[in-house]
This record gives sequence, structure tokens and C-alpha cells, in this order.
Amino acid sequence: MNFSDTIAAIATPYGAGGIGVIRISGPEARNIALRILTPLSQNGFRSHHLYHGTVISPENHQALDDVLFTFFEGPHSFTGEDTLEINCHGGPLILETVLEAALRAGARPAENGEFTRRAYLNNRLDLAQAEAVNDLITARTRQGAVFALERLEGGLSRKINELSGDLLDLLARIEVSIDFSAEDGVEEEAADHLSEINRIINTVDSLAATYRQGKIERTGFRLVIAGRPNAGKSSLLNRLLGEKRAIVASQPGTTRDFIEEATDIGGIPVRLTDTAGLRPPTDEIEKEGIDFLWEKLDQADGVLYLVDGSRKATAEDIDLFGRIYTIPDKPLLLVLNKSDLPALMDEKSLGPAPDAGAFPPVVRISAKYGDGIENLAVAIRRLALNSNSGDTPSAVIAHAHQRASLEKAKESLQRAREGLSGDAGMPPEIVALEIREALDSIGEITGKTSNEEILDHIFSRFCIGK
Ligand SMILES: Nc1nc2c(ncn2[C@@H]2O[C@H](COP(=O)(O)OP(=O)(O)OP(=O)(O)O)[C@@H](O)[C@H]2O)c(=O)[nH]1
Ligand SMILES: [Mg+2]
Repeated sequence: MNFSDTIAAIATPYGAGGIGVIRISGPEARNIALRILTPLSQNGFRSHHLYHGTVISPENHQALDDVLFTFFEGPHSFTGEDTLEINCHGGPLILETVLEAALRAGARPAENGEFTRRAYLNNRLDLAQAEAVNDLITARTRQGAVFALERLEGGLSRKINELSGDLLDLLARIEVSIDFSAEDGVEEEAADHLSEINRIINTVDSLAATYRQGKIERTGFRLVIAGRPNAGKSSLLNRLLGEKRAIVASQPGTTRDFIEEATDIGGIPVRLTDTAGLRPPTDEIEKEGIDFLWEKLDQADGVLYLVDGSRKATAEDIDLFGRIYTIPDKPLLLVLNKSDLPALMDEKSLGPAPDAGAFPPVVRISAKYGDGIENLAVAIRRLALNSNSGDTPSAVIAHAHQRASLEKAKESLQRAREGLSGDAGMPPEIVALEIREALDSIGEITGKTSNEEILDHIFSRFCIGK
């Protein structure tokens, strides 16, 4: 792709709106402005000033729209290039017409994310910030938007740069010790290096661990509600959504298909799935529904197992709970429903936990009357974030490739640590090499060491006009 020509795109979503924005960026932006705009004041236009004017056809000067426009002279613009923004009337036809005029006047259509990519190439943003632009646009909850804004403002980049700085310091010290290895104090020095590298590994680790929260804030937590027929699963779905979405009936086996809805629970975007009650199926439709459940459980990020606490536990209850409990790596919440009725079972009725220490958290609710729903929201949030406190860390990563880079850095650092401990008989030159590799891996997050392919992949997720 050529990044030195001039690009244009409609920057607002398709459809009718109060205003729609055309963005033009590149060396020809000023000339294009002169060709397609006639400001109502005749003394030209200054950078960063809003003007009222008319868009005209570059060939026959026919008026196309009455607009407000701003010219941003590079490098003081989002992209770092000369940029023109035209606020048109927000009709799709008008916007297409004005865009075509800009194209005929010397621009070419922008690719997805190309404005942001140019901002990155012109050092207006680093890669972590550029990705945060998209995360902010696509944020689904306030907390997700807060994290994205924090990354956009450089929170993650500062953390990464701090880490790189610490690694560079350590590298310098190790390289000095290579030159003066025969002198005294070598052992204390080695111990210092070792404790420093341990500290850095811990920092890398805790940053990598924020991925779960970052990803959930970005893409949502898939929570499946499972349980025996009549436990109140559909009642709970309706309660959590705040609307009557699923049929509730006293007849067991009411829900046969699965029902999926997205909602915000405790600041987390949650995709809830209500499923058919688990029991030996009575017909083919019910069998299909129950097969779906196992498929949905497979894809889920977590499971809410709901039981009717006003009934005595049966062998079936114990068996089913055991089956769900033993699915590996599937965070589980046990919810006892119908707390408005006398309790005839508790979590102990569901059999001894295979590993008593790790029994899932238990919440009592009444899906029908709403008791305990706030506690349940807190428990769902903790389950999603996999933390007991539900605290929010300062810098959060949100993309798999960011985590992969941190993991790679950690592996290099672990090898360097082995070398530093002296057991591996690794020469200090190799230790230094491993630290350099870790630096490269960490640099991928801010784009210091990224290649074209990674950049193509990242920016292709953006919309056109951003
Ligand atoms: N007293 C009381 N009844 C409840 C509560 N939650 C649900 N019920 C009742 O339990 C019955 C079953 O509720 P559903 O929500 O349809 O149960 P389900 O788990 O979706 O059932 P299936 O779709 O058949 O698997 C209905 O009569 C509900 O009114 C509750 O908290 N208290
Ligand atoms: Mg149901």
C-alpha cells in the first residue's frame, strides 16, 4: 500500500443523520480543498479554523452541499498529514456525491483503518494506542471504554516503555560485567541481576494476566445458564435482562431451543444463554435442545448452574452437577433458586466436592421476586474476571497478539534467568542475547519491532474512515 498519496473516506456510519463527515488526508488535501470548496469569506482559509462554505463539483462548479469544513495543517493533525474534514448534511447520497468530488479532485479511497495507520506511521500514536482507537469505537461497556481510553492516552505504552527501559538498564549492566568479569564483586552483581530479572518477569506476568479482563471487556463473557427442568433458568434470564424474553411455565421442559441475549452485568458485557433443562429427553426436539447445551457449554467462558433450592436434591441433581463441575477450565457458579420458598437443599446436598477447597461460589436468589440478584451480579463479575476482589488493574492488554508478545518475552527472560543463575553454564553473551530478544518481543506491542503483516492484520479490523 502507498502511504504517501492522498486518501478520502466517509468517516461517519452509513445512513441518514444530522451531519456526515468526509475526511481527506495527504499532501493533496489543501489543493483538493481549493478545487471543491468555496468558502463564503473570500480571504482563503487558515489551519484549525471552522469555515462555512459550499462543496462544488471540480469540473463544472455545480453546488453539491452546504457545509462546514476545517483544514488541519500537518503535522498538527490526527494523521500528521494535511487533513481536511468536511461536515456535510448526513444523507448517504450527499456523502457519496461529496466523496466522489474529492476523488475526482485528486484523492483515492482510503483502506480500512488507513487514517489511524498513517497516524501510527507518522509517530502520532504508537501501535498500542492505534489499536485502542478501534477498541474505544467498539467498546460495549463503560469499563471497556475506560480501559480503551487509558490505552489511547498511553497508559499501556508507558508501562511497556518502562519495562523496555528496565531491560535496557539490565542489559547494559550485564554487558559491562562481560568486559570486567575478572574483577571482584562479580557474585553480588550476579545476585543483583537475578533479583532484577525476577522482578521484571513478575511485571511481565501480571501484565499478561490482565488479558482475560481486557478481552472480556472488549468481546464479552459467554455465560451459559444450565440446570434441571423447572429450576427457573428462563425466569433468571428474564430477570437479568430486565425484560420477558423467554417463556416461563410451571411445566418442566418448557425451553427447548437455546436463547441468547447480550446484557451488561456489573460493568461486564455478558452474553447469556438460556438452555433446555437437563434430563433424559422425552422426544427428539428435547434431545436436540439438550445436545445444544453441551455444545454451548463447550464454547462458554463460564457456567451458571441453577438448582431449585425448594426441592430435595435427587440422584440426578448430584450426577449432573458432578458432570458440569468436572469440566476442566470452566469457571462455575452454583446458584440456588426459589429462596422465597422454604429451603429443602443446600450446596452440600449436591454431594461432596471432588476437591473440597475449590467448591464453586454459591449464591441464593429468587429469580421470580428478584432477591439476591445484586449479589449474583457481583459473583458473575468475579467469575468473569477470575478474581476475588473484582479490582481493576491500571494498564490492561486486550488483544491476543499482545499477550503472545509478553509470553514470548517471558520465555526469553526465563532462559536469561537460568543463564544468570550460573547452573546452565550459559555464557553472559547468550544471556544478553536473550534479553535483547525479550526487548524485541515487548517492542511488538508498541510497534517498535512489528512487521507489515502484523500491521495489515491489525488495521484490517478497523472501519473505513478511521
Ligand atoms: N417460587 C418461585 N418460583 C419460581 C422461581 N423461579 C422460577 N419459578 C417458577 O418455576 C417454574 C419454572 O420456571 P422456568 O423459568 O420456566 O424454569 P426453567 O428452568 O427455564 O425450566 P425449563 O425451561 O423447563 O427447563 C415457573 O413456574 C416459575 O414461575 C422463584 O424464584 N421462586
Ligand atoms: Mg426454560
